[in-house]
Amino acid sequence: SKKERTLAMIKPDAVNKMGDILQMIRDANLILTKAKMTKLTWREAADFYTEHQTKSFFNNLVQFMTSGPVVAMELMGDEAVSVWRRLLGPTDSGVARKEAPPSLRAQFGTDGTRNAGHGSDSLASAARELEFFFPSTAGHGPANTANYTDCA
Ligand code: YYY
Ligand code: MG
Repeated sequence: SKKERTLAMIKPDAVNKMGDILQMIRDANLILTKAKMTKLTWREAADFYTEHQTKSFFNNLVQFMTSGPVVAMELMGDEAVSVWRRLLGPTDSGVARKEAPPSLRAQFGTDGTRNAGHGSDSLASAARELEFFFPSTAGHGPANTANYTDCA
């Protein structure tokens, strides 16, 4: 199995469940290597979800994503991309509640839009989405020199 990094996000409806979600991350043997709480602007949320800009649900999605703060996290571990997607469960929280074991979206989401969390769907998406929240070329603030290779 190969070590991967993925971008996980706690959406506005589940930020107050961060403790439970961190426990799920620990139990899945994923390591939290970066975290940032931020309130996305409309433009930022639309840019993050640009692949969905022509979809009928796009405006509702961006409205929800800008309705409160989110917590973006870099998770590291064996097959982190698929492991985190499995913890999230199906996109629609209503569908997620029909499945076992209880996923993050089953426990903390409401419906097909208010669904508690996001996870990159591929290594390519992870690279783009990690750069979105944790830019490697940031001109301001402390340089990101953290190295987690010894953590696991
Ligand atoms: O990757 P994932 O989040 O599971 O689903 P996507 O198909 O990429 O959709 C992104 C996001 O859009 C989803 O988490 C909720 C929202 N959405 C929606 O509001 N209505 C839909 N019918 C489909 C998706
Ligand atoms: Mg997606």
